[in-house]
Amino acid sequence: MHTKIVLAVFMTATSLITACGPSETPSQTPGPAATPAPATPPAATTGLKQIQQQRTGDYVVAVLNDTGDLKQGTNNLTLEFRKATDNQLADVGNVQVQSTMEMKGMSPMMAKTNVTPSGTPGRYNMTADLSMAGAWKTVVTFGGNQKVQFDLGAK
Ligand SMILES: [Cu+2]
Repeated sequence: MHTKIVLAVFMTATSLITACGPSETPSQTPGPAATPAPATPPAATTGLKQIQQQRTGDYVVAVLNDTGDLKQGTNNLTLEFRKATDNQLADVGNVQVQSTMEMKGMSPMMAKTNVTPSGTPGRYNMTADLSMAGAWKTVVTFGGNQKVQFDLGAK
């Protein structure tokens, strides 16, 4: 089941890459006027790339790491909680994470996860041991009983 989903996603991505390929070749652009646009500098000072973000209530919650992708196995991640009004990091107290993978005809698989404060208010260090490639439903509970759900894909 999971293998089929991963395969379908992979094939879609491959066909997209194939379809986009020729138009991205700069040597085929006629004329001297085409100046490549400067790359957008990363906004974050941490050098981390965002994997996904979700809004719940007054908060925007983001999952980040150094690559922007999740892999099968142990992932070192950063969780950030920002006030939606000013986009500033905000301490949310105790944070808990539960990652599960739905398994057909079986009870869900649970990932081993751990969350600790990073020392910067609103930023938390997280590890997730994702034992299979595929979709991991990840529920983050914070600030008492606020919840936000991420659907994270491990490759
Ligand atoms: Cu699984």
